[in-house]
Amino acid sequence: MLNFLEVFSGQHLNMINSKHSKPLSDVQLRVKALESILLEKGVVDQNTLDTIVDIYENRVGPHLGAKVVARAWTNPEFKNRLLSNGAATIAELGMGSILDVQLVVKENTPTVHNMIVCTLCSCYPWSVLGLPPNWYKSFPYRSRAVSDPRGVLMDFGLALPTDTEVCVWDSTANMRYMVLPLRPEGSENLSEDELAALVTRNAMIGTAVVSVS
Ligand SMILES: [Co+2]
Repeated sequence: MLNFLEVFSGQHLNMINSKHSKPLSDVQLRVKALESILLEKGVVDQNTLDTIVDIYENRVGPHLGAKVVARAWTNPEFKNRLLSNGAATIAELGMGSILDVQLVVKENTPTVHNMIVCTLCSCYPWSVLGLPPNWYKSFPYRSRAVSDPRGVLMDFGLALPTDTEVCVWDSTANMRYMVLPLRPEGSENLSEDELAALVTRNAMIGTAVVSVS
């Protein structure tokens, strides 16, 4: 078992690096060190860690959030419950967080556009969107989403009408947000599955809108 000091002294760098062609980044090294010490102290076990990584890398992703959105578009009663109690309502669809966090769903309307950010770090609605994209974690997004949300949206190619109000929601460790996008025009005859296929990750972050392509 590696220990913290050995990792940082570099003695095991080649070993932990054997599967990689380039040196581990500073963050990767710190994660490795943290993982080693948690395993060694018996705080977590390897199977649990592997399960968590598998869930968030392979099983959970924006396809789950898209199902939630399509259900809300087609079932007003579900939508009302979703907007008043996000976490409990997505749990009805067999989704949910392994962490005890609140999930608040913000509905876009013809006059209000919502977008989410974590100004401090990278808090994100993992249970419905999976792992956050790198840009979401980047300093420019985290700072400009608040100071210049319309500029950020323009960078994503989204020009909203000037009279649309833009609301930015700052996530925390305990409170995560997801955007319920506007159902696009021309989607009236689509099935719930067909609607879900239109919904993108960025639309649920609020850096895109949904359209019928
Ligand atoms: Co955060």
